[in-house]
Amino acid sequence: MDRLKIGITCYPSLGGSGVVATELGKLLAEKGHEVHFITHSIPFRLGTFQKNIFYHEVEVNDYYVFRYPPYDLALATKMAQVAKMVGLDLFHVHYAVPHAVCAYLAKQMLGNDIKVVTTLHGTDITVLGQDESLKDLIRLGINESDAVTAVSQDLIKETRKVLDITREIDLTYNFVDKRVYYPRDVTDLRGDFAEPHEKILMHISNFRPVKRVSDVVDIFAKVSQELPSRLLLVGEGPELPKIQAKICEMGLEGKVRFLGKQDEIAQVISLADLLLLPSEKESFGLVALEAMACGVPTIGSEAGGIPELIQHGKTGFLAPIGDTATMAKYAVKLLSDPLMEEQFRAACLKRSCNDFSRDVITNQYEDIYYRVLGCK
Ligand code: GMT
Repeated sequence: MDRLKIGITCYPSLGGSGVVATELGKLLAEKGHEVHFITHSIPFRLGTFQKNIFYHEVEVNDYYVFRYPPYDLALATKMAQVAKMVGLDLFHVHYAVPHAVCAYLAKQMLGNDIKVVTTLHGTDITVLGQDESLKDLIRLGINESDAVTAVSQDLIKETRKVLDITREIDLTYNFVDKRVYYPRDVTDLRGDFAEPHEKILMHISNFRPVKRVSDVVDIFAKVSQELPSRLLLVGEGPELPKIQAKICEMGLEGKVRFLGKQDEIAQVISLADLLLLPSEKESFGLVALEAMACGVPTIGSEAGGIPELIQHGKTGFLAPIGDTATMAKYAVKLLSDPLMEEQFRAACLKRSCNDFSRDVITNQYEDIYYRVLGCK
């Protein structure tokens, strides 16, 4: 029973949850498990052909009777088909809606004892969970899972509060792979973005309102009055045009660069002296962990799970949501003190290795799988 057959479903082209699901699948495959991704497209971090990893594409038939092509039903059917074909032991789905609900449907179709593990990533609870039209469905997906995990204590608390959930929820923090995330030597590249005496501040996100990118610009405007510095904005999303306009209005266009979407995140983050993450909501903040593993501290808001990741005064600083003045003050304090910068950098490397390593978290997930299968 040691070698498991695991079906993973996630949003393959979206943000942190897709990254975590894909990286976890790759690590499980490395450990000898057979991993089957069941998604609508190849997960963007999957990379090249790898032993023990399989991909099953969900196709939606667009029959004329359907006003909207029923993706969720197609996914549930595909999950059941794959489970039957290869003899899956369990589904591990990331996001309660629709994935946990699809897993429940697939289980009904199979009529067997396949297990379902659901990982909650945040917006399924903090945004969708607030929607009265979705609440009961999300609750069903969670309650019908054999195990439920969440990526922070705060998310567990929110899930209980928003959805009135009483069942056990395991805490499984996000993780980084040290073979990928480590301080890269970017000396040559850095010269393209800043003068040697200038500091580089960075923000990476999907530019959704919840990320408060406008606060990033306000923080940077204040910092750049005190210190020679540059701002690099990485990613794309709905707020981008508004942010571009704001930067022009504030006369900051000479100091800010937009890098668009980037794949080699470790390389990009290594350019930075400081990451800014002033989000309104953030169940974990994977990008701050990726920065930490590259030796880059973060100044973040006190939202959601960010305080569980960033240790105030050690690996970064925290301030209330929207308090850009305090965030700027901390940025100036840190970036104008070389000794403090060195201490923060060392603390970041240590914490990412000790508390959020791939081995620790992958083992936790494995233990959960064996537990639901009755092997431990
Ligand atoms: O950051 C986002 O908005 C994307 C979202 C996603 O769907 O991937 O991220 C969520 O899951 C990540 C992985 O667990 C967490 O690190 C992010 O904090 C969480 N985002 C929010 O809670 C807003």
